[in-house]
Amino acid sequence: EESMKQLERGLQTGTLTFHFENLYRRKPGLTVACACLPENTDKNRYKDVLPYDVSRVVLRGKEDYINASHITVAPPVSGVCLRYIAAQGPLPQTCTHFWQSVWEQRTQTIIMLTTLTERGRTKCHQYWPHPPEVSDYGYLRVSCHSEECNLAYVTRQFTLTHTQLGEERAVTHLQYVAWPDHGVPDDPSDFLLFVNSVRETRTGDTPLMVHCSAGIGRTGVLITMEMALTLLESGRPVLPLDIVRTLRDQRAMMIQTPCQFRFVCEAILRVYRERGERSAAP
Ligand code: PTR
Ligand code: PTR
Repeated sequence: EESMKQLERGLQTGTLTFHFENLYRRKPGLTVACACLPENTDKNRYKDVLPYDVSRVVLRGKEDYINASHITVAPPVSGVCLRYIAAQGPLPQTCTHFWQSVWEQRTQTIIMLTTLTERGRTKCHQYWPHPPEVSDYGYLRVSCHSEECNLAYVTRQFTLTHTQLGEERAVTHLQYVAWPDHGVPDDPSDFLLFVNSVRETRTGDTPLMVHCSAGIGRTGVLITMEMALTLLESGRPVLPLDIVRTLRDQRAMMIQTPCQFRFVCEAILRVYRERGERSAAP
């Protein structure tokens, strides 16, 4: 595959990270007016990480703001689902909005890439009940009925009940716990196992909800990886720089550091080589 040769060369010569560092962090000309409205400022975890107006997730009702962005590939690639929502880690005052967006966007899988605290600082509010408890977030009732710990990640099963409609839906929660912000996962093999379970859990044509603390660094890495593997599997070229540009056109600053970008490029290459070895085996 030509794009994989290009990727390999770009990594060796360093041109790939050079181009990454020269990529714009924010798409010129896009506004973040809604995020800056006085009634919304305390709904942002970081005042420098705000969703663009054009791609923000709009909640139904009068209070329509949440710090979350739609990420889609246009034009759509037929036969595969490349729809994501990138969000910040919920704050105590935004948990209800978070669950509302899960319901309204028909999300079936939530990917969490942070722990609740890191180095003594709060990174995300615990927005779900401990099993077997049940909590209400506005009109949505969330129950957590199983929690299974792996070495690097935790899998939880939630049931969401819309108490006004009496409708129920199942949501799977996958939390990766070995990945500090501004960094890369502790172990690339664990990370690849995690991405595989994300891909297995993901069903249907609904957007994958991904969040970390700010919803840009680690979230950007995971979405890039998921998108790359989906493209690879469907035999399409994988151009990581183009993917990052596509992401940043919809949420600013996706993938934070050259190190994170390198990490994801190396992981893509590794998966590509392993696939090659498997198909070459007798
Ligand atoms: N905010 C700076 C950046 O964008 O890189 C640097 C920074 C890095 C700030 C780490 C704070 C950091 O630590 P913590 O996540 O614990 O607040
Ligand atoms: N101003 C914050 C800082 O740099 O510390 C914003 C920030 C925090 C940005 C965390 C990115 C962060 O990482 P992630 O998106 O992976 O949670």
